[in-house]
Amino acid sequence: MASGRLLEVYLDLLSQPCRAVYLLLHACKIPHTVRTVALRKGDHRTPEFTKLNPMQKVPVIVDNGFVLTESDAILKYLANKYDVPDHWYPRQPERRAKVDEYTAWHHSYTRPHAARVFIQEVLIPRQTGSQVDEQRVSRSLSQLEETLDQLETMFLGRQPFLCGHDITLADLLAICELMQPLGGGRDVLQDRPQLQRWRSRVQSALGESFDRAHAVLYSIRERYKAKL
Ligand SMILES: N[C@@H](CCC(=O)N[C@@H](CS)C(=O)NCC(=O)O)C(=O)O
Repeated sequence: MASGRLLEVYLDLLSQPCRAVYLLLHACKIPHTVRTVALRKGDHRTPEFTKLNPMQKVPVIVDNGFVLTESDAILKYLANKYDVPDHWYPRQPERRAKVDEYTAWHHSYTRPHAARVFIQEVLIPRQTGSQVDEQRVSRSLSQLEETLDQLETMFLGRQPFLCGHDITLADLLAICELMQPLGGGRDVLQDRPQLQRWRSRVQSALGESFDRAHAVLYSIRERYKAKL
């Protein structure tokens, strides 16, 4: 690893892509400084942050002056730049291509479909004071079910992790999205033993940092439960 580097990571742990980046940094012990961008306070709309990312979204990294947005690009950059164990983003072309295959698919399926459930059950009611729109949630849940079917058949299959026998960046992006609806007390893997076993494997591979990354989400879940 290059010495004397300063890697700054702009994140909010309530954000799924931010947690994926956080988990890789911790799993690989990559030295970094966290700059918290509190989305609920609008920190991402300040002029300083907008200069870094005109899209006003987290995560963003600044690695010795090099600015990068998009969790997918950030995770791959970190894996390439820092000497991380090969299994995260294998150098062997076919194995790497399988990770790229998932990450390309992820942004049109797992991410929007799981995030929508959280947005409708937690964010919108919190921001507007309105009731949960059960019909919309039910439509989002059926779309998510199709995505979960595909996750099981196209990716997980009989292997322990999404892209093979070891954990990769793909598992990080996926797990963080599939945890998000827990904020509203909903375990989207409840009736999916195959994906539950995968979740447990990912969790044990990551150790304590898994729960640390999800602490904010767990506290939202507790507040949600208390209101019931
Ligand atoms: N494709 C981006 C998505 C980033 C993103 O949507 N971040 C959200 C938090 S999960 C955000 O910053 N939202 C603030 C906003 O849109 O106002 C990535 O994977 O990094």
